[in-house]
Amino acid sequence: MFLDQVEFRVKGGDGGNGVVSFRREKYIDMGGPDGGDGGDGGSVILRVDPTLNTLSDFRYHRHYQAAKGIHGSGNNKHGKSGQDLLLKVPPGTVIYDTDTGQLLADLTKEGQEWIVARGGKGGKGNARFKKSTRKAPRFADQGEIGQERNLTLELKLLADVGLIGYPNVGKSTLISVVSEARPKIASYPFTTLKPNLGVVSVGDYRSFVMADIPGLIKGAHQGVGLGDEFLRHIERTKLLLHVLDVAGIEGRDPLQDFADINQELINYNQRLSARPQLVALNKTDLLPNDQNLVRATRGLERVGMEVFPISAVTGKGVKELIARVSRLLEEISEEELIIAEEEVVIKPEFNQERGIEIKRWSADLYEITGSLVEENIQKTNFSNDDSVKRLLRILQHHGLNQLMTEKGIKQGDVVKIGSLEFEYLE
Ligand SMILES: Nc1nc2c(ncn2[C@@H]2O[C@H](COP(=O)(O)OP(=O)(O)OP(=O)(O)O)[C@@H](O)[C@H]2O)c(=O)[nH]1
Ligand SMILES: [Mg+2]
Repeated sequence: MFLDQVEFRVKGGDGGNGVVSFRREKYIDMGGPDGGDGGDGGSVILRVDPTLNTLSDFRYHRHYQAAKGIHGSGNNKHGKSGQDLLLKVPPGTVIYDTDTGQLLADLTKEGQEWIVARGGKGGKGNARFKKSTRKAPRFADQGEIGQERNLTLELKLLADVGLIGYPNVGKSTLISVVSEARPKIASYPFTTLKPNLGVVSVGDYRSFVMADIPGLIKGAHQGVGLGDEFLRHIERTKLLLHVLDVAGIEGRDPLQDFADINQELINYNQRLSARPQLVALNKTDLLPNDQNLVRATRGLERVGMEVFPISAVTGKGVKELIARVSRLLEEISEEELIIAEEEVVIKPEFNQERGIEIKRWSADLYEITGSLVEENIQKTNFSNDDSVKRLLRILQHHGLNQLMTEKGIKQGDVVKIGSLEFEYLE
């Protein structure tokens, strides 16, 4: 209920191939190389559009592909690049690589973009390979294959109000009486194991979203209780509603609970602790007299808290509390929200280390792989000797020979690179 989630596949456009071509002119027997480059493939890009609030546009599409680059042609004509494919997502969209589970980005700001599948680079035409020692290169690069991956997008539904408080104080009971949410309620701690969301209607078509954030206890930021996992959910709330058991039925002191939970917020994130907070003193129906209530109210008011005595079970005081929450939400400026939005997690992902790796498949069968190899294999036309020689030259330049020696590859062993298999000769 907390999440809107979709999965789909994206692919960047393949780069266009470079071309092998030579100038032909009247009376000139053999002109110079004039093969143009292939165009780059387009990328698939996600961009934040604040007018969206669900991921439902993605529900019915399983595959998105950006345009390919056009192949180069003779007369030094370069192929056109493929267009990027721009997909709009609502703020609060978190992107994961489905296959590795890796968090790629957390998009929150208007206009923020993230490339989810890079287009392949166009291959160079043979005109680029001309040198004083090589007047007539008979090879060109092929375009790189566009990146392809499965994505999972998650949208965290934004809650306006986060319900916090020790286990068993009545958070779930409260959300169940003010909204349609029906979380489990029981008289033992840690009944609720995951945050629940409820929409609270306040008449006149107005409503706000409340989240029941369970599991907070002293030490939560160090992983005690359910840990701090759910604190992430309240980073985007505007207001915290702190529920205390004023009857202290488990012998706990509500003022101490209040202090402990706030200390956890500070430990987790200083800014979170500065979020506006109201206090609900719950279970007033169990109070034999006013003593606890007066003491707690005084203690809290002394630290500047606005306090509401309620009973989630009988409903006493709940209406007043909700009315106040609703009014306060309207007063909280948008600036407060921007604070929450600063927390953007973006992990660099495309700058993997370049490299060559040698895998041993059997006693005399090896494969040369690694990012540098993959990248250049894509550019290589294996049916063209010159193109293959160029590949080997590049790899040798990056220390292939030494690596092969280190790995103990010997005369007669079979070595694979891409679709090529050859016998190793020292
Ligand atoms: N008498 C009385 N009991 C209440 C009140 N509010 C909640 N309770 C009881 O307190 C117990 C715990 O309530 P929950 O709503 O499950 O508490 P919680 O804060 O969600 O607890 P966790 O999910 O374990 O964190 C239940 O037995 C409720 O019936 C109240 O206002 N008065
Ligand atoms: Mg609960």
